[in-house]
Amino acid sequence: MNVVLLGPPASGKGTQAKLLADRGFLHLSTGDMLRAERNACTDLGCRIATALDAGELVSDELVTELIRQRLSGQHVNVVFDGYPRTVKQAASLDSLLASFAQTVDVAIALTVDTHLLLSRMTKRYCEQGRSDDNPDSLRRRLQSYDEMTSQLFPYYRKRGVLVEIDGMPQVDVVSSQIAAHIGRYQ
Ligand code: B4P
Repeated sequence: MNVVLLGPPASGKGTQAKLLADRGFLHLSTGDMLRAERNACTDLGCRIATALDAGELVSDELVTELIRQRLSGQHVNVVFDGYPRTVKQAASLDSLLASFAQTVDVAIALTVDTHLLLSRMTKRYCEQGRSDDNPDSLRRRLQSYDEMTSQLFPYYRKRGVLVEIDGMPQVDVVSSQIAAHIGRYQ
């Protein structure tokens, strides 16, 4: 099955996707892929570093190509973490999956209040020094979520696959909620 994890920055997409990976899901995180390119100082990494550190979205074409390179019809369970982030990316994912006669089975949206997002990102900035967790980037990341990514709610709701889950409780509470929903589709 194909699971899309939606949610604002620091809502816990990566945290929950890793737990699904422990249960056998292929974990595809565009954020991790982009950071790996930047850290390896590849040509691509240099091109995307500015956008990444400023908290801006990188191009739809580029992230879709990263996903396309890693996706094959042989995967049974896949969790898409941080992709799609725009309606254009969602349409591209639909086309990619259709080429394997597959579809998005469930889109899980993690909802978290803004003040809690800010406190999680500030904590991560202090603990890990992630360059895009600085205050200016945070503002842009939250803004692009409101302007672009939130449009995916009606997109997936219309298809009857959107599930909203409270992302504010402890990690294990959130993961149990996700497991319960996914269990209904397996
Ligand atoms: P991402 O890597 O997706 O980063 P994120 O949105 O900050 O993280 P996430 O929601 O996964 O939070 P996490 O679990 O780590 O994107 C980074 C950047 O890459 C974007 O800004 C953009 O520039 C670019 N990008 C990525 N995908 C793109 C795309 N498709 N198109 C264009 N650009 C793209 O959790 C955060 C913190 O909270 C952690 O420290 C964690 O320990 C803590 N936490 C999580 N759940 C918790 C809980 N329940 N309780 C307490 N703490 C919790």
